Amino acid sequence: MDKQDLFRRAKDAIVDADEAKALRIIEEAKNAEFDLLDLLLSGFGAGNDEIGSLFDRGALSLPELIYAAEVMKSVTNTILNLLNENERPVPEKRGRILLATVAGDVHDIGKGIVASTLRTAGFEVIDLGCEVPVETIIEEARRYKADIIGTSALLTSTMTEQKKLEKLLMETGEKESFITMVGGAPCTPRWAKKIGASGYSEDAIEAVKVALQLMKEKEEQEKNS
Ligand code: B1M
Repeated sequence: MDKQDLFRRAKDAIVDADEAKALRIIEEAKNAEFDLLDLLLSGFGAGNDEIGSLFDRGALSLPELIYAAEVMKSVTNTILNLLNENERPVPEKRGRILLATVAGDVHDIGKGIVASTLRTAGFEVIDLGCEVPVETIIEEARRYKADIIGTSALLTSTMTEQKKLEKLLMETGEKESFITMVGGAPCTPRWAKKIGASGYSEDAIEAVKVALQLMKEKEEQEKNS
């Protein structure tokens, strides 16, 4: 199977909003034992980026963007379900992480992928969904005794919610009680540092590495205190 050809066809399926074609490509890749996460992030993901820039340039209308995004969502769910089917039980839980897309933001495709890679790595993930106010995020983090609060923001206008979360944690005296992680396309390591978040990751694979590292640091701190 030619990887470049497969990725090109996956990209086209998203740009054309052709769900049947996308599902056939997944089936084909599965039968060829191809890395489905790679197909999702680099193949279908490239289609998602393309529709984003077409929309940005005014070459795609909002209903067309919504339609293509629904195909991407279906593709994401199909691949994540297939990956979870093959998930091997992890002997010990690595920590509990609460995930949410911030208030005013409906983008949840990337967060869903992050949730899945974290689960596969052995984290217990509580996914609060999208458009979640910071007050609710903190209440739920307390209720579940989360180790990590992870927020996703895809709009430059909603990134400020991540800052609001850090501020509220400082005000309630809970900044030291939770590790915080931020992600989403407009976020950067510089943004994470500026707002005082504990960690940042660019993608779902890196999110696992960062979460494991932050948990290790937390355990070491607890041992030394
Ligand atoms: Co919207 N949208 N959208 N959109 N949309 C963007 C983000 C945009 C860049 C498109 C563009 O104009 N080029 C633009 C934002 C501009 C900006 O603010 N700078 C935009 C806009 C403007 C809008 C609307 C305002 C459009 C309108 O109504 N006029 C509107 C906003 C609605 C709202 O939220 N209130 C809107 C709506 C939508 C849809 C509903 C149609 C749909 C979302 C469907 C859904 O998610 N259920 C949609 C989509 C699909 C996109 C694009 C095309 C793709 C986003 C995506 O799913 N990417 C996007 C353009 C783009 O990004 N290329 C765009 C794929 C996903 C796998 O990547 O989410 O980045 P991503 O997640 C990655 C990493 O970021 C990281 O790991 C993930 C996997 O590797 N990551 C984390 C994410 N969260 C993390 C958390 C972590 C760690 C890593 O730790 C906690």
